Amino acid sequence: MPTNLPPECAELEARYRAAASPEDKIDALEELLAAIPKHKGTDHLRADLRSRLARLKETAHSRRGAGHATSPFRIEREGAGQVAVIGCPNTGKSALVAALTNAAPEVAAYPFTTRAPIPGMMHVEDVQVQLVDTPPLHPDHPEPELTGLIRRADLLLAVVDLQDDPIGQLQDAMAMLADRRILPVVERERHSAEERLTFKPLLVAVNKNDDETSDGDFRALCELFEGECPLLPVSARTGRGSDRLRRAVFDGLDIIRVYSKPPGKEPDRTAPFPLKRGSTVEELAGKIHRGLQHNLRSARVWGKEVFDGQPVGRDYVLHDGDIVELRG
Ligand SMILES: Nc1nc2c(ncn2[C@@H]2O[C@H](COP(=O)(O)OP(=O)(O)OP(=O)(O)O)[C@@H](O)[C@H]2O)c(=O)[nH]1
Ligand SMILES: [Mg+2]
Repeated sequence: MPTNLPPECAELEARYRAAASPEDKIDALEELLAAIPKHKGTDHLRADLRSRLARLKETAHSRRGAGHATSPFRIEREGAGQVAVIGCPNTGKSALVAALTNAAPEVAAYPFTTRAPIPGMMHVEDVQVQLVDTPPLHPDHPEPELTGLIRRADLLLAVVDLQDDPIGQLQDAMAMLADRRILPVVERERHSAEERLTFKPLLVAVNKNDDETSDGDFRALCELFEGECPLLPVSARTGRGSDRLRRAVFDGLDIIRVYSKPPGKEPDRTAPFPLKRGSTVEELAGKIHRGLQHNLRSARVWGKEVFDGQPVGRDYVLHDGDIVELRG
């Protein structure tokens, strides 16, 4: 490893080397790749790590085919991003996932109903986002597997119950995350890289705001609340606030949508490729087909800051709404 990398890279590399299963190695490599700054000096290293990652994914895939058990806490990412729906018991996490997605997790009036995570797909704008219902956070059950799931998610959606001390619930949930060395991304500036923390974007859904009668409670909560994350009033039961929540999740994922166009044809406007903001032409090619990433010969873009059909290189950073023609 080059020596001029951020300090957390050494720690992530050590975790990668120590990992026993391909799945754990994949997690560590993905985090390592995300931590390495993108510039000419790291091109080689990143390419090497990416091909190692691809080989590991193939190994993990064939192991699964051969009947190796994988943990229910390892949920394959689908769609534009993976959102972990987390929080204290009985706040309505499962009810919210059931209301917003095609999944049907069990909802019940007693705590600790959910024992294993359940994913579902939520439609927003013209993409699908994966919401993952999770078992409740509890101080007596640190659940390393739940911690792993939360670390791997792209965005955290913490759910609190407006009718049951929401500020206390949020403080408890944040304290339990902090015990697991996971903090909201807004706190990044206050910490140094040596602290080996994981930072995640966070939204808070204030659930059970069923009708106008509880709007006053929500306003009072906002006045008392001293945190920095957005509070979103919702009701899993009546659907109030769900459009705003969907939109906030979409914005929180910080993605762009790019439309691919086969040479000489019109782009498919109904099926965008969702990519992390800052993604390049090369990363789009990898999403379409791994072979295309290697064999990419040329690319042209219709969109912002270019003339129509402008030829661009592999490193060109794409914008939301761009149309891209790739030739392999
Ligand atoms: N009034 C009202 N009740 C709700 C709402 N959402 C969930 N509930 C009720 O709250 C209770 C708990 O809901 P769940 O979805 O099982 O809560 P959970 O957070 O998944 O609970 P655990 O899996 O135990 O952590 C159930 O009785 C739900 O019917 C809501 O928007 N309004
Ligand atoms: Mg539940």
